[in-house]
Amino acid sequence: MLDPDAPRTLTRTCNLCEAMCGLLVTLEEGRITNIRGNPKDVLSRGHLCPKGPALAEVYDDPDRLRRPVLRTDSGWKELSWDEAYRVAVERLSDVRARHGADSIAVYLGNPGVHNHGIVAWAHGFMGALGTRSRFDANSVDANPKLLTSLWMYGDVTAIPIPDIDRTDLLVMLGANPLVSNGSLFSMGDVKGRFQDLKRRGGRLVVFDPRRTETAEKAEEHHFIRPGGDAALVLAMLQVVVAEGLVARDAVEAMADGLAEVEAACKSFTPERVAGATGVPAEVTRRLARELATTPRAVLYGRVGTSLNPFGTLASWAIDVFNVVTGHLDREGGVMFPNPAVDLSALGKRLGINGWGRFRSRVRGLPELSGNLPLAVMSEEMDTPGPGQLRALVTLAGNPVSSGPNTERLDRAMGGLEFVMAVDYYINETTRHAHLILPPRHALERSHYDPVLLGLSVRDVAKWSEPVVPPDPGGQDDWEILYTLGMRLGGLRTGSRVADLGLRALNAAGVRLSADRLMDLLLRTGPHGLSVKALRKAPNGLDLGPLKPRLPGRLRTANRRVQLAPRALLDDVVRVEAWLAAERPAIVLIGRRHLRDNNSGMHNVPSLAKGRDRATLLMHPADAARLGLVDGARARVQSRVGALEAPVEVTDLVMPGVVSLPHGHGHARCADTLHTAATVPGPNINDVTDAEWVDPLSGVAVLNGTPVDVCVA
Ligand SMILES: Nc1nc2c(c(=O)[nH]1)N[C@H]1C(S)=C(S)[C@@H](COP(=O)(O)OP(=O)(O)OC[C@H]3O[C@@H](n4cnc5c(=O)[nH]c(N)nc54)[C@H](O)[C@@H]3O)O[C@H]1N2
Ligand SMILES: Nc1nc2c(c(=O)[nH]1)N[C@H]1C(S)=C(S)[C@@H](COP(=O)(O)OP(=O)(O)OC[C@H]3O[C@@H](n4cnc5c(=O)[nH]c(N)nc54)[C@H](O)[C@@H]3O)O[C@H]1N2
Ligand code: SF4
Ligand SMILES: [Mo]
Repeated sequence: MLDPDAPRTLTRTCNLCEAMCGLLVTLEEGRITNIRGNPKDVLSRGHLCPKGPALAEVYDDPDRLRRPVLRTDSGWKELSWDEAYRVAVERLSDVRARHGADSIAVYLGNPGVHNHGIVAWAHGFMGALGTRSRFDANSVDANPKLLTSLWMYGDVTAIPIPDIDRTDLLVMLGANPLVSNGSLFSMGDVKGRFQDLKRRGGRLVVFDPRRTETAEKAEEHHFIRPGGDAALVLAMLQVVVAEGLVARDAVEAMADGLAEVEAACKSFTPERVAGATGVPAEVTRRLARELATTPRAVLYGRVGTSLNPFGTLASWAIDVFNVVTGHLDREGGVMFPNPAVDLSALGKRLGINGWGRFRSRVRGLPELSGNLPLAVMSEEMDTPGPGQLRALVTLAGNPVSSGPNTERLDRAMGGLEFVMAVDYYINETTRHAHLILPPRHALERSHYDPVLLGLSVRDVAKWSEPVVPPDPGGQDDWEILYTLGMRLGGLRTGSRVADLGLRALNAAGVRLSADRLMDLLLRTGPHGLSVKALRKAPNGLDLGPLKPRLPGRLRTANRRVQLAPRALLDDVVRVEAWLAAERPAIVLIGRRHLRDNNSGMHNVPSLAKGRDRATLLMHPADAARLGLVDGARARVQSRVGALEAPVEVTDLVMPGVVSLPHGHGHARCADTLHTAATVPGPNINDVTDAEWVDPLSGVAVLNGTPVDVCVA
């Protein structure tokens, strides 16, 4: 048992972002007095960002709920856990009995992927509910990458990761890891790894409509018009094909479909796409050549290329480019990790390798991995008819902040019969809840990253014990999901035998905790580890650099990479149309700040302080044309909504592009988020458009929204 009073320093992995930094947490008399980077951590090597230390402030936050609350006419009323479970099961069962299980939506938010309790039992809980109206953060994030992996490698979890530690050329589209700390590219210590790249003579090149913090450190930065990535990479492919630079031996050894790719990119010369993308033809041509002729080189794209009208096409073109230039599964190229928990087996068990097995009722958009796009959630709520959504459960998510056209979702949620949140803040979304079940804080529980350690630049495994004693009157996320699942008819994991076993155990008073499940997954994983073994390695276990894994890692029928999925080839015509289309005068894109984490960390005083970050970046030429000056308030109007923000005139953004961070707009929650409400700033998603999605992946186009800007 932990002695709460003895002063001590513990190691811990930060659960907030994909960097998974190792922290050293000092406690004195049971209170956290210091959090700093752990220099011995096998992944992050001492690096951390201001959010790591802020974990303690969330733990201490008086606004953080510790007990379930029920909304009543006279305000929020605290309930015992027993009562809360009873209300939850009664209300969910009632909606299910009257409208069917699919009338209950579940949204699984981003922190869920950083929480092994939610990874462990969210699917079992949703199975117990019996609903297929499932939504997750990937449809405002990584869906294009997941779909590309499903179609090219046969497995949504087979995501090739840049081998940053051994590459000589990293060309990056639409990512800003110096601030985001990397996505689908877990590396810890981003700054250190970029410095190492330079030290060994390597180069970083960034394409971004904004000269970002990462771009400032790069050898080259090129502006690209939002949405231009698919056209740009098709043009790079065209150069490689036309100039005979295809790595034919490598392609023949591992992949099918080269001829179709050659045909598909043929008309996309760098000169033809230059006008629309804003990238000079000579830059495209030179970088295509350099990438193809540098033995250790990587093309990488992330959120800017995903939350994009051509999200899947761009992700696919990037992956195809890495294959045809011989950089897939090669040291210094992109490689598949071999994590301690077998992600592929886990994904298979959860049934996530599928696309289009069913479609959304109103707009007919395809599911991916069993989830519908968040972009259709509000229309599924406010469009009457059979199958209409009547209830919502959110698990670690704030869709009214993070999804497109939040105003409509806000309104639609108000019309639901029952809303329940597993969350510890009353925010834009959970204020609509009838019932909130708050889990214990991360520092009160153990921590393991079963998903993100499978997306890391080295194979490492790290286990963290609770830092502070768990609140005896609290419940962990896994317990909440487990209890609800059992009471709603039994957890459903996809295996009948397993489900019967779980029910029998539960009846005998034994529950398979998230820790025990992780132990099982570690023991059956490729490295034969266990929680016990990891407890002996407080700085993490280094399992070595990435190693070639083909063809073994592929899950396609013939164990070969599929370069030319039909749906993607058919989608290339949309890029043709985009090249010829008239372009809006101004489009809006997003950005991240080091002290933000989507919508979730603004109630922390140390992160909320400082100057207003939610400014509208605008190029001087646009400002002059629109009569806006630095510091003036601008009104930004889109097809669906409007917002106001102070203008920051700067040539860091390209002409015709304005930028605003997401995750702001907490003024609606002044009574429950006392610090966040003082952070000024509108919610960018009041103007993003839920009607606008990448049709293949259903990802919302949150970058590149056409807007009119004027003096407010
Ligand atoms: N315009 C625009 N919008 C975007 C983006 C963008 O770039 N531009 N980015 C998108 C991306 S990439 C993502 S991932 C989404 C994220 O959007 P969401 O998935 O909605 O995630 P958050 O905004 O982080 O909200 C997290 C919620 O989880 C709660 N929470 C935190 N930790 C825990 C926990 O341990 N357990 C439980 N039960 N709850 C917890 C918090 O209180 C909060 O309510 O936003 C997307 N929205
Ligand atoms: N500090 C902080 N860190 C975070 C988060 C956070 O909110 N704050 N969120 C976490 C999450 S959930 C995620 S998914 C990751 C995301 O991590 P990243 O993928 O690095 O995401 P961003 O920092 O949003 O960088 C996206 C970049 O794309 C650019 N861009 C916009 N449109 C386009 C386009 O059409 N083409 C190109 N080429 N570029 C474009 C934007 O200007 C921006 O610089 O960050 C994670 N880390
Ligand atoms: S970069 Fe910051 S938020 Fe991300 S894991 Fe490290 S300390 Fe946590
Ligand atoms: Mo994300």
